[in-house]
Amino acid sequence: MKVLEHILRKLDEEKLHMTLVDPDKQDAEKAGELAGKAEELGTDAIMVGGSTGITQKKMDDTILAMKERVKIPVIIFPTSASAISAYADAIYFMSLLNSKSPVFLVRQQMIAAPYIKKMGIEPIPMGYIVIEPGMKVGEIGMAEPVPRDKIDMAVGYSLAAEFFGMKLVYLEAGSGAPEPVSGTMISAVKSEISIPLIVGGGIRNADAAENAIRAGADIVVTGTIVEESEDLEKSLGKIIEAVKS
Ligand code: 1GP
Repeated sequence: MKVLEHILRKLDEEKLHMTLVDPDKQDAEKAGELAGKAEELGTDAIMVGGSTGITQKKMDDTILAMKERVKIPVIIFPTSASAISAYADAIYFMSLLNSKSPVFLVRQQMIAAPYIKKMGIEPIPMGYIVIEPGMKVGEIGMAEPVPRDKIDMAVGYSLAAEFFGMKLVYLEAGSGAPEPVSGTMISAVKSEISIPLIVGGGIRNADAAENAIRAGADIVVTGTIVEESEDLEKSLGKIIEAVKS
């Protein structure tokens, strides 16, 4: 079964959690261990990506180490066309909808598309919207981050993603954001779109994950907490429990 189909079928039954691992933050062996532990704790997929320092080799080694340990899908969460690994199960084929630069809207995608086809990786079309503060990805992606109180703007971008035919919408506050996307924004977007809504950035505990789910997120992504936590059962485990409860 294809990865998108698998995600959509699972969403019919429950909310999902995805674990983001940055290949630049640890060696491949450790990344593989993290993915294995996250799977044990009930995460539904591993996303692999980061804003800086990603090479083809790091991507390949990290994904290979993960694939040795986990059965859940391993999905590339790309920053550019330069580090796409043939070993992944799928790639979020995403456009940063509120970037000021065509590079992140469609040019990197133009460069990557033929490679993705040749490698036979499943592309999952996704609208990616950076919300304030946006953090590093906002800077690198030359985003005009949606202000936290401009709810209509977030709704407009999300609906535009759906009308373009994208299969998922991702509201991103940025990795390590001091505050996650607000519940008000999540519920406004959710009530207008009919494709699944992913929310990430700054979700560090079970309460924040529960808030996002209650507001209407279908998929919650956490990254920083996985890299920083010394007790994944207490941190990530509780977050996944909150998503699933
Ligand atoms: C970043 O949304 C993800 O792209 C995860 O953010 O690292 O803050 O969990 P955190």
